[in-house]
Amino acid sequence: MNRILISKTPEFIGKKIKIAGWVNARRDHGKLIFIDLRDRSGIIQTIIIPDKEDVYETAKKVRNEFVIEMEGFVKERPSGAANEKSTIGEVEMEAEGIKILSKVEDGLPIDVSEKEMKLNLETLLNYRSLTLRNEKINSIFKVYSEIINSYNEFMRKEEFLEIKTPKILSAATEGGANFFKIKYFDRDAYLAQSPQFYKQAGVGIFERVFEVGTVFRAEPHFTTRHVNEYVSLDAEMGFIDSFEDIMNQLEKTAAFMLDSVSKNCKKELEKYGAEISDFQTIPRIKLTEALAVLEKEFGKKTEKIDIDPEGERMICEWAKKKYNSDLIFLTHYPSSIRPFYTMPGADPQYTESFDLLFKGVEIATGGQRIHNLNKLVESIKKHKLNPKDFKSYLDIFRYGMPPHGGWGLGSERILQKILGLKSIKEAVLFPRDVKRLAP
Ligand code: AMO
Repeated sequence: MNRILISKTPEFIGKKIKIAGWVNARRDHGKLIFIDLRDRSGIIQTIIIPDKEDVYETAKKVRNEFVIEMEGFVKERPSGAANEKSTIGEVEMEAEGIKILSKVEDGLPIDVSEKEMKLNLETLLNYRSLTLRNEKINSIFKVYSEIINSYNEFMRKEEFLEIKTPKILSAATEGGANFFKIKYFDRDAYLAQSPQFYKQAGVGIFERVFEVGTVFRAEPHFTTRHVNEYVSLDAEMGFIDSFEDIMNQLEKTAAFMLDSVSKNCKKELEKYGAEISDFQTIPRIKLTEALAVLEKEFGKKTEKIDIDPEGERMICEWAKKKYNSDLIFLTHYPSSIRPFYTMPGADPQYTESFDLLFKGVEIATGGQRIHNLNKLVESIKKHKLNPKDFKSYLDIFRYGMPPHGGWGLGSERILQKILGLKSIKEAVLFPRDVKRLAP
């Protein structure tokens, strides 16, 4: 007999089927044993009656999270039984056979059958291979899969070519201090902080490229928005008129992604009480204007022309009130706080670059790049770096490079914000932070 997925069981009322999965819960009511069986598609309640002696004896041995196979007849459940509080559906199965495929070795440290697991972050992450089995928790990663898939789908539709770039590099990409230096045979190398150099090289070859790839940041802080390894959704495109073109492209991309999640993850969003509002355009304001708003509306003064996490939360609150938008672009960041590759504006103190903020947090950075070799060398020097360290990057600009730009979009931050998760670490299967290298 072929295995049937639990989500398909309502199509088999009155018929005998085989199902397999994990024991979500076992309950004994008088002489009856109930086993809630869980597979990748859902949970079904099964009933084992004492008349079937051998089945009954096996059922008595079964514990939570055992992996079992069951055969039996599908029956409709009494109406009203499948209420909102229950994770079990409209049918149940009366068991005719049980086979134990795998046991739990040392008892369970955590009960994953609860609808709402109230665990602190440490416990949630320490027992990851178990806690991820909880339906509400693993639905996070169904939304994540939709985020990745919709990004990929839309970028292809827009004629970007998918590429994969190296993650072991000879020079740190983004500058600053948050890179990992590694031993590479007899020399030093760096783990990629972003695919920046190689996606730009991609423009010189394919015009439009995108990448979904893991990057590394030696972020020494414990925050709710940083991890040390994350998946960046990158894009880079040639033949742009200005960085407005990049924002237009990202705007369309974000709209498509959020719409896909909203359409295809209804059940998952519901579990988190998450709502996605659709939009056509995203408001755009200069960083300096945003800082003026912060001072006027929130009494928040900043010394440098830069915005901190608190400021980002506030400006998003303001954008929600003023434009009814969960997203806002802040533009024209000062050259001094942007990487050397960023295109300066007409006033060279500022750059043709932006950040995209979503529900209080920066989710993307992007902009136009310098595509003239000499200007790039000048900019490297201005940023107190040595052009010699960037030889192969500079080669990209020796042989004809169109005006271009792109973005890096943090996939886990979008997920975190869509579902309203307190920490980004909940949005990563097996997160890495300063203290955490395992599981
Ligand atoms: P930036 O350094 O701003 O820009 O990173 C882009 C986006 O990546 C996400 N992000 C992170 N997510 C989780 N943990 C971290 N430690 C972390 N650091 C960054 C954020 C951020 O907006 N090369 C440029 C992009 C470009 O201009 O194309 C870059 O990497 O969502």
